[in-house]
Amino acid sequence: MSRRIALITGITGQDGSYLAEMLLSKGYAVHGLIRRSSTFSTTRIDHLYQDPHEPDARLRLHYGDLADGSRITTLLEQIQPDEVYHLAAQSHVRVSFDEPEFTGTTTGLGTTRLLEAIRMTGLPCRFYQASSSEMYGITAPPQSETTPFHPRSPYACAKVYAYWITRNYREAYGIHAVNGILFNHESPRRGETFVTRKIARAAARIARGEQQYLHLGNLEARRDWGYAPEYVDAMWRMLQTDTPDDYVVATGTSYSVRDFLTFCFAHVGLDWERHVRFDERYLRPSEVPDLVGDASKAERDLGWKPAVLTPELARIMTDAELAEVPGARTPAAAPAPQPQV
Ligand code: NAP
Ligand code: G4F
Repeated sequence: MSRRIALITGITGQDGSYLAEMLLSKGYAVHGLIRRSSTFSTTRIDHLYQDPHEPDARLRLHYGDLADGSRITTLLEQIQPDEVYHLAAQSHVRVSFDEPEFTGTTTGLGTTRLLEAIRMTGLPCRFYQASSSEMYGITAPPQSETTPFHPRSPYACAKVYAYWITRNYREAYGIHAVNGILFNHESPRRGETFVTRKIARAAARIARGEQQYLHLGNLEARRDWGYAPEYVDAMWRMLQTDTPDDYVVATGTSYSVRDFLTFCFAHVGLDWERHVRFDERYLRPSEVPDLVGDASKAERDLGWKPAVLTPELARIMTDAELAEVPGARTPAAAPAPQPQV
């Protein structure tokens, strides 16, 4: 059987890095879209580096941006992927209130640019859209594939648009396109400004005496936090089915930001209430109070089930932060992976 080819947008992000790892381990040739910046943004995939001059290198990176539809079309023509995992987005909810237009053009219209490139090239590839539990907003939990959306941020509005354009291209053009409606998933590779990483990092730093206080916003919000490496497996499973469909991926459990603080700080023997301070800058103009996913369809159709639940996730993330020796970041043994230009 010929080697399968995957294209991942957002390969430098949390999920993209775990997905690239998993697909390489399954024997895929993996192509990643990365945007050019004046500093390297590839720290999460540096360990996957393969010299692109080697003819059998299975990881290749290409410059491109979600705002640039013609580049995306050219790349699809060139790469001829069997599977496209569209993960790239302006993914921060709070930031989307500051940059609503940019969020719309990347997180929303970026999906159309990819789907339109697939339609125009006529490639028979399968397409995964990174949809989000944020789309449910203030709809009462538990949320499933049949729960109505009520988005509460420019980010969530953009994701609702992207969800529907994915379904539209499936219905209108028969493209094998699926929505994975993933609830929050975290890991030691989570961006540092998301609340779980912020808490785990602060707990370790405060325990080491490097920091005294942690400033946070709303502690009452409840989330269904799972473990990112398990969630990228669900993405892959969705693209292996014969009939494209949409799936919720979640643990089915709910914890508050307050609970996550308790797990991380207790793990390092501290009382969080002595260290956490309120900062209204971290509040959102409209909040999503309570997300809990019902992933029974994914379990039934895909055989997917989570193993790591939130308390263990908090321990994994805090231990990873404790293992980070400050100031001891060594340069990667291999050169940072960069596209060939
Ligand atoms: P992330 O860590 O923030 O990664 C986002 C990726 O998108 C990065 O590789 C980033 O590149 C890239 N990107 C952003 N703007 C771009 C642009 N204009 N052109 C090209 N690439 C661009 O996000 P994540 O947590 O891995 O999430 C992956 C996807 O799943 C996102 O679409 C997110 O909205 C969605 N999602 C995430 C969760 C979650 O809990 N993690 C839940 C539901 C859905 P740089 O490295 O250059 O910034
Ligand atoms: O960690 P968060 O920023 O994640 P949020 O808003 O739930 O979004 C994440 O999950 C979505 C899936 O539902 C993804 F689609 C999205 O891309 C992203 O990955 O905030 C979680 C909760 C919020 O209620 C927020 O108000 O934590 C609360 N929070 C309290 N203090 C804070 C803070 N969030 C952040 N980022 N920083 C704080 O200081």
